Amino acid sequence: MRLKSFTADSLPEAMELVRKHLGDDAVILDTYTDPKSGSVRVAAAVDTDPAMSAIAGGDSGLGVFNILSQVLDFHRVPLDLTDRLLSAAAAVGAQSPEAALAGGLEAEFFFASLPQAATERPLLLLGPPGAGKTATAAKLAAQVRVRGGATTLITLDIGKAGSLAQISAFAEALGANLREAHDTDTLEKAVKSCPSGHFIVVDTIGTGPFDPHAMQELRDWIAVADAEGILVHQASGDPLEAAETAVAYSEIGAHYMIATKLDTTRRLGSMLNAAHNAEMTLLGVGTAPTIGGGLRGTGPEALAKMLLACQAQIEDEAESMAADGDGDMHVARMFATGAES
Ligand SMILES: Nc1nc2c(ncn2[C@@H]2O[C@H](COP(=O)(O)OP(=O)(O)O)[C@@H](O)[C@H]2O)c(=O)[nH]1
Ligand SMILES: [Mg+2]
Repeated sequence: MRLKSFTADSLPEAMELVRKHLGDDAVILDTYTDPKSGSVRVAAAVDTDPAMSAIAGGDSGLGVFNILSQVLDFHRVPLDLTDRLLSAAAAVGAQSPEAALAGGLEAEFFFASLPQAATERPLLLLGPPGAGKTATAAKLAAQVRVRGGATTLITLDIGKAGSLAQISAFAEALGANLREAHDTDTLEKAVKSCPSGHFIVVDTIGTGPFDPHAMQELRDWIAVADAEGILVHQASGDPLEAAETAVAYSEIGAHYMIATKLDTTRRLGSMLNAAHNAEMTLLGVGTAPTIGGGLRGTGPEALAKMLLACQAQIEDEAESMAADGDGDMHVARMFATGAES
């Protein structure tokens, strides 16, 4: 079963895309008209492998496909990634949206656990200004501290008013060592002089991802510290912009990502598109500004739950649109009855 969704300005145009890409045997599973833009999305499938009948194979299967399709649309997951996730979810053969989505996420993304103790290499946090790097450095150190580990925070962000005071306050509250560095030499010395067995986190100054000078500096810092680069990026924003940003950081050696401010973000397509395009491993998510408890690990199941949490809201929006007599009744019907259309 090959699943794909197609978007066009009108239903006939979308159907033409289906025919062109999947052929005349394609089965239409779902159609959706965006009430704001008026664009039409058609989900279609073609049976290339009869054994893979999972998601769209029966009534409950079609329901799962419809739900996932709506949920990914709500999160503004770009269409190419939506298609990949739906196909991967279909291949899992799960009958619940949560299990199917978790399976799709597991197939398409990389996940790793947050560190609980000293790591082999120091962690160096980088990303745009205000993304939450300093708060995340403190949160990571706190997770190790509560398990009895010794930690050292090294900051390269000492020029801006208040930035040294911010990290000093965190270090003091955590009982962590604090070192300052301002270039490659002082960073190398700071890392090398850390007591052995310490969990080391390097906090950096906010950089514009498209500033070649700043990016070269970051690349040098990662190299001299022999660090693991972790992109700290807010979860909200434009998915394409986030992907371009993440790719720029991955090119200088950041292979992990922590998405922040999920407590103030409803749509997670930006975070998904960033991690997927940059092939970054998702380490965790920031869920509060507080240092203790504001950082959570994430895996396919946890992420699937987070994504599916929007279902009640989709239902509310569909009901209010239906009550207004405005918008696509199909969405309202589907979620009000829980049945396939
Ligand atoms: N609500 C919320 N706020 C966060 C989160 N992470 C960081 N912040 C806040 O975002 C602001 C910028 O964080 P900061 O660590 O200074 O960003 P930096 O410039 O990247 O170092 C601060 O007010 C933080 O408390 C989060 O996960 N949720
Ligand atoms: Mg900072």
